[in-house]
Amino acid sequence: MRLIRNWSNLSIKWAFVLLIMLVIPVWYTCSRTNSEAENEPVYSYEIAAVYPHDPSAFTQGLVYYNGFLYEGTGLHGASSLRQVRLDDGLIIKGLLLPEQYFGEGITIVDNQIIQLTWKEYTGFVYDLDSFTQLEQFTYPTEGWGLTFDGQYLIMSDGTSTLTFLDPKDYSQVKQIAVTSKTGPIEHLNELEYIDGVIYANIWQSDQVVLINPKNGDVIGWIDFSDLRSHLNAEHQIDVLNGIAFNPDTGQLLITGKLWPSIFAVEIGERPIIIKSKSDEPERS
Ligand SMILES: [Ca+2]
Repeated sequence: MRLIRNWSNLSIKWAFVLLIMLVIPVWYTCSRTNSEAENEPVYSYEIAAVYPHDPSAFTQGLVYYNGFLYEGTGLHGASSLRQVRLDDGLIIKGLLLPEQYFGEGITIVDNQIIQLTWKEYTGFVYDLDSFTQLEQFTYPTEGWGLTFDGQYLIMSDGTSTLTFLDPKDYSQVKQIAVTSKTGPIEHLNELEYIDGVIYANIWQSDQVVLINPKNGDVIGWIDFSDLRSHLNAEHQIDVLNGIAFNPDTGQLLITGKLWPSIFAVEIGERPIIIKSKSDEPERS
């Protein structure tokens, strides 16, 4: 009996040691995964200036270029393209889209403005100076946000996919799936390419996601929900939508649909991705 009991005690001790050996790595793996998920950096920001914004502008595209703001707005019958003076919000020049088009993202390439439409699968190309329409093109998805990386147009369509287009003929060059450590990021909307990083605001949230254009990996976040407390809106506003970049100040310009203000914000230690020749996508 004594021998058997000793054996039994020994077995319990070894079972305990084995259990610890098994549990510790599992616990470590879990805790490491959790901490990695939390490790996508959240960038802080400071408001540097607040500018007036047309509170009737249903903002869908925002670009800052050569000292002026360019804005595309949406809604059927109210969609427009505007050149705006940042300091006082004065609309210097503008055009209305035909009623059947719902305007979406805009960007500027070689002195031309390109504007997407939502479910009309049509992009318009205008002369930057005169706003004369030069041509139009089609694409197979919904049109949401648009930006330019210096080589390709990058467009969002409301999903987690970003599509790169050749600005010469608007043909598709490649697509990337935007993915964080917690999974795909859906509802990518207005875009801005800044120093090798794609900034995208996410529809119906105040979050901006920072994306590596090489592979779609999320490399950071900015939470702009605090901007709402500075809005002093006298009527109902809609979602945050609108990211532009002023290269002269290094500040981002952030607004939303029907927001009465545009915020110039400085991001703490903004990430930079250097683009190399080997990053260029091969055409399929
Ligand atoms: Ca933009």
